[in-house]
Amino acid sequence: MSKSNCTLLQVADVLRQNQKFVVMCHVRPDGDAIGCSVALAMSLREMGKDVTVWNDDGPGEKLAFLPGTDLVVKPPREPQDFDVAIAVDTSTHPRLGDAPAAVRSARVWINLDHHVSNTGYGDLVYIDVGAPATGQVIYELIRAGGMPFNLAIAENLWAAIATDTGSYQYSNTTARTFEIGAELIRAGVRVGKISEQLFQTHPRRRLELMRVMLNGMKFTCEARVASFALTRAAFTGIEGALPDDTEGLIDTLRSTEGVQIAVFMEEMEGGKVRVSMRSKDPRHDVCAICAKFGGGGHTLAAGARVNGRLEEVETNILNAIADAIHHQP
Ligand SMILES: [Mn+2]
Repeated sequence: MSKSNCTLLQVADVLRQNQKFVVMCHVRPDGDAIGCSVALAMSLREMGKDVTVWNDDGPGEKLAFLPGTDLVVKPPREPQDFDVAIAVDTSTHPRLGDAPAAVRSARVWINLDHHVSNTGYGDLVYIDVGAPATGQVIYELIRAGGMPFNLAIAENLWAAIATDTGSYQYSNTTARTFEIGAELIRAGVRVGKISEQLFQTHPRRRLELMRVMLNGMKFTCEARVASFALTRAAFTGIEGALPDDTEGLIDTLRSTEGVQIAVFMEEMEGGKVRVSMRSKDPRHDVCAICAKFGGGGHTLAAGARVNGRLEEVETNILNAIADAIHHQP
């Protein structure tokens, strides 16, 4: 399935023919978003291009170990001129945060992604919904376009692909994903070392958050749904807790035997609730459920930001999930 209006070769031609680039990705970036942004920026820099990488939230403490993440800076107040602006791993334009407003001009906007919910914004759009990670799309772009490739780029692409496939474990992982993984290892990626940094090291405060979640989790719909709603008070009660620390906690809910849908809700500042949803069964399309609340994502992993009080949003979300589960044939 393709939502693209161009080929990767056409994208590579535009990259070759221009000089000044800005790369951007979604707010609260994950390993795929940062890995892609940095890998693409490093390859372009190797080609002698001027490349800027913008993100409202930066790479975060967790991904800062990746080479080149110091390239990722907040968009400036004063807009700048570019030849080409590139969005990676971002399904909707507003998810790019403040970055687009800091682009005064760009002749071409390129949208590279793998989200089925991508709205197709931009001039050159390449969306491979069969790719488990945008990292896979960037790898194919670099190879198809004969662009520079080295160990630092490979490490960023490994982080990108490993993040979105749960270390090559999720059902979206394909034979091609493993072929690319093999190429990244041949380029020098040390799997044990990078996995340890990506997945097996957490600050203690994250385990404290996990404790709060395990104490407060709920099971509904005959225990087919596992959910947790994190209050602002519980979050700020954990010393030094950062927004990134809740990332991945949902996987523990999802791992419960018999659970088909897992939901993690967190109360944000300013009367919003951040909702993450995971499904273990393609018949339960969490992207469709999240879309009812203005969100999106993938069939098995989606999210939304919903206005309202936490308890109210929790009730509405759980009702929508119950509807989806009970109306499924
Ligand atoms: Mn992704």
